[in-house]
This record gives sequence, C-alpha cells and structure tokens, in this order.
Amino acid sequence: MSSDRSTNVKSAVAVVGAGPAGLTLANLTLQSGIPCVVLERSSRREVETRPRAGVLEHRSVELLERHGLADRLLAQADRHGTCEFRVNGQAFQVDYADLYGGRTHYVYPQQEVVTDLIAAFIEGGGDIRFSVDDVTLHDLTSESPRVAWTSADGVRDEISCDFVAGCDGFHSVSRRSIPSGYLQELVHHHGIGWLSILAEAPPSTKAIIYSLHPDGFAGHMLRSSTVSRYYLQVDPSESVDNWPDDRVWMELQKRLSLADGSWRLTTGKITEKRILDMRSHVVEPMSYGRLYLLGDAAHIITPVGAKGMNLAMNDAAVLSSALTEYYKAGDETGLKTYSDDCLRRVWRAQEFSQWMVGMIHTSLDTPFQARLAQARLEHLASSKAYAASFAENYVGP
Ligand code: RFL
Repeated sequence: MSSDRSTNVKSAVAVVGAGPAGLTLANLTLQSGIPCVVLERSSRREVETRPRAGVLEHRSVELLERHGLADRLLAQADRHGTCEFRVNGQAFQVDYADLYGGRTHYVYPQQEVVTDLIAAFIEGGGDIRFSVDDVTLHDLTSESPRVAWTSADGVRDEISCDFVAGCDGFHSVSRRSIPSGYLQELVHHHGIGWLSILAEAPPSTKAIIYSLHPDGFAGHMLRSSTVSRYYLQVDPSESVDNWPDDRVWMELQKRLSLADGSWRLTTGKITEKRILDMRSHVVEPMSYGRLYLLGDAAHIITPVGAKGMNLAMNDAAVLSSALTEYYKAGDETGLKTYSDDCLRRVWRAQEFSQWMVGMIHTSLDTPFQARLAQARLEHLASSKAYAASFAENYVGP
C-alpha cells in the first residue's frame, strides 16, 4: 500500500475533497497507520483562504486535541459560553456554558482549521494532491474501487484502493456516482434567505447576537478581533445587487438596535456578500458499496446553530474508527453501522436547527409564525429548564 506520486497509485483510502471532513479523516487514518491519498479540486491557497464557518463545538475541539491537531486552535481561539437574543429592541442573554457543565464554543475560522489540518497531514507524511480536475469514481461495489483524476500537470492519474471517502461538499461528484434511486434524499426548504456578510470590522459585541425584528432576523457572529460575520433575513430569491454596502449597514443597525438607542454597530470593509437559501438536505444511507459519504456531501443544514462543520468532523471520527477496526482486526461492524451512527447525530442537529430557525425568524406573510417565534423566545428568557435544553443542543450534547 504505497502512496508514491505516479500514475496508477495504490492506497488503502482515497479521500475526495480537502474540507474539514476530508482533512480530519485523512489525519486520523494516517495516525492509525492507514495510507490515504487526498484529492482536492482547488489549489492549496484557495482552500486555506476560503471563509465559511467559525464556531466549533467543544467535542470537535476535543477530537482534534486528542489527535494533537488543536495546538494553534487552543492558543488562538476565543471561547464563548454566552449568546444574546434581541426581541423588538429588548435584549436578554443565555449563559449556555453555565447551563451545560461549563462547555463552551470555540470561535476559530474554518480556513484556519483547514490550514492546520493540511500542515499536520503533510508533516505526518500524508499524500495530498491539489488542483486536480475531472475526478471520477469506478467499481464502487467491488473490493478494489478506483478513483481517476487529471492532475495539475494534465496527466490522467488513477488510484486503486480499498475504500473511497466522498468528502467533496454539497455538489459532490462522489454522491452523484451512486446509481440514481439508491439514495433516499430528504429535503426541506425553509422559505427563508440570509444575506450573509463578512467584513473587516471588529465585533460590536462580546457575544453572538440573534435579533428578531419585525422586518426580519439579523445576526451578528464573531470570527476574530478584526473580522465579523453578519446575517440579514431576506427573501430567498433576493439578489445581492439590491444590497449596496450602505444599505447593509443601515439595515443591520436597525434590526440589531436596542430600544434605548444605546447600541452602535462598528462598520468596516465588506469582503463577502452572498445570499444563502435556507435548506436542509440529507441522504440515506451515507454509503454505497465501498464509498462512504461524509459532511456536506451527505447532509447540509442551515447555518442556524452552527452545526455543519462539526457534523462533518464527527462523520470523519466515526469512519476513521471503523476503518481502524477493519485494518487492525478485520472487524467490519463499524463500517456496517457507519451510516446509522452518523445519521443519529445529523437528525438531532437538523431538529435543533429547525427549532431555532422557527424561533429567530419572522415572516411578514404569516404573522402566526412570528407570534410563535416571540413566544419561544419569551419561554427561553424566562425558563431555566427550557434554556438548559437549548444549551445542551447549542453547545453540542
Ligand atoms: P466542504 O467544506 O465544502 O469541503 C469540500 C471540499 O471538496 C472539494 N471538492 C472537490 N475536490 C475534488 N474533486 C471534486 N469533484 C470536488 N468537489 C469539491 C472542495 O473544493 C472542498 O475543498 O465540505 P465538508 O468538508 O463536508 O465541510 C462542511 C463545512 O464546510 C460546512 O458544513 C460548514 O461550512 C457549514 N457552516 C458552519 N458550520 C459550523 O459547524 N459552524 C459554523 O459556524 C458554520 N457557519 C457554515 C457557516 C456555512 C456557511 N456557508 C457558506 C454555507 C457559515 C456559512 C456562511
């Protein structure tokens, strides 16, 4: 099972995609002595500078720490245990860490997680190919599936392996290699859009803010001392062209403001502006023959509750344990239960995210839903038991 650079490589595991799922899996399997090759469509620079998530659950950090992959994260990440809700200009805070055994979130940008995982994998002797094109998967139900690709220098390469890990995100080529009709696709459109904004602006808050305003939800997320992310609820068919920077800042100030006028938003240079259509998508099962799907390739969730990257890393932990058992003892149990093991956590996160979507959004078309959202927030503000349940799900059970 060598993994030298050549056409027709042989390895134990071919990992398609170097996002949080693929890189976590690659590091964990490499540490167990299982050779793997990672194939990534983008350049190293692109994946190391792609801003997306920023909130890690304590258990994701514990996973990385157990494998010696969290040194820079632990030195640099901010720990958060409080979030703030605003309803019609009135604020209240939930100290979710206090309510759930002191467990906190870690705020550390996804591109930094990816950067650390790439460095660790290469340092450990791992084989990663960037800027590959036209990845195709073959013989997935045989004992030696194959993955072919065109490398950056235009050579068509192929790997023959024992297992393929499809970690290539929502538009996954791996998932699309499964014969149609095999997977059950469960999809839900929430009917809500978010204008997602990233700006070079120091945070105007110490805690994440979720604000329910008659004109729609607004959120203020933290990324670092110099960068912040914000969200504005918009119609899913909205165009970013309708949102010049001035309008973005005015709308954020209005929807996040406090009734007493005391709160001020710090502005800065907007570096990313895009519309997210709030939707959830899960495929079952998360495997086909010797292909295993991980992360966004198998399930996407709304950014509400900040679960996507954490679920991706959990899938990697589950698959890496299963592969380790298989190579150490020939035990296939973990591979057989992989899909069910991951889906339990996926559905729990989907349920929580759906509940939270309903709590922080208003819909001008259905005032009934808006009143329900307000009732939920009032319950959260006034009931310790309700807040404790929120805390458990939010920080990660
Ligand atoms: P990724 O990160 O999409 O990585 C997939 C990788 O596969 C590569 N690829 C291919 N490579 C080879 N051949 C092909 N044919 C390929 N096709 C694709 C891609 O270039 C890429 O490098 O999937 P992964 O690893 O499953 O990770 C999932 C997470 O990225 C995602 O769930 C999170 O970003 C979701 N999310 C959040 N999750 C959290 O846990 N906490 C958060 O705070 C949080 N905030 C967010 C988010 C997602 C957001 N967006 C952009 C939807 C905030 C936002 C705005």
